[in-house]
Amino acid sequence: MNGRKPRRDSDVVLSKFGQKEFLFKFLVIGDIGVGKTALVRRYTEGKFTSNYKITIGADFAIKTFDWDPHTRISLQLWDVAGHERFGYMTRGYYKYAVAAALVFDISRVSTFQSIKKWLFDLREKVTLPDGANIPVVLLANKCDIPCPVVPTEQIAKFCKENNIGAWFVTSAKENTNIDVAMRYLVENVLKTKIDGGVRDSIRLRDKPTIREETTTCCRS
Ligand SMILES: Nc1nc2c(ncn2[C@@H]2O[C@H](COP(=O)(O)OP(=O)(O)OP(=O)(O)O)[C@@H](O)[C@H]2O)c(=O)[nH]1
Ligand SMILES: [Mg+2]
Repeated sequence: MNGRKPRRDSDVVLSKFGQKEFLFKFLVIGDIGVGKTALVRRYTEGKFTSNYKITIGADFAIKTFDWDPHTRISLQLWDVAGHERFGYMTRGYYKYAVAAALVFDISRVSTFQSIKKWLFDLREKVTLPDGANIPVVLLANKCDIPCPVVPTEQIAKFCKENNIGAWFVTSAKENTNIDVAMRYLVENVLKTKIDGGVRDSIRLRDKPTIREETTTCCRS
């Protein structure tokens, strides 16, 4: 991943050439070895490796793309270590996050059982400024492995019971559904912005003299 320093302002609107730019901090969380780093790497760099290298603490990567002709999105993806020895650090990593992908390994049932713990930890530590939960998507990763051990009915039931808006089977190896899952989160984050305005955003301008713009809507 890149060596750039993370920006603390997780949600920035830039006005440049009439285009609005949002910087969103997304979390990628879940048990050890479920494929968080592989998903982030696949999404941001288009690469996959089967070598396992444990994440220490947290890492992050950025992907920038045009959402529509008027809106540019920079996603800062925080890849948080799954090892429990780093668990006490999550509050710091979660700060300013506006959405999260919860990941489990569809071939290891224990990682699905842990999702509840990750979800509760997240919801306890992160809320939107109005107290609402941040949008969450559940990723059943490694769907390229034959014979998944977690039945889809169970995943769907869990999401319904725990108010998780969507879930996807994904594969970092085969690049399955990662883009669509991220788009789901972006769409939901933008929706909260449209509903609530961008009152909590920090506005920057490319030149200090540019007049202030109305930023209540980000898609047209
Ligand atoms: N077959 C398959 N293997 C995968 C997939 N995603 C990740 N892996 C492999 O699973 C292992 C663990 O992946 P990581 O991305 O390092 O896991 P992690 O969740 O970041 O683990 P921690 O950093 O320890 O929390 C690696 O050997 C990956 O190559 C996938 O979609 N399919
Ligand atoms: Mg990792």
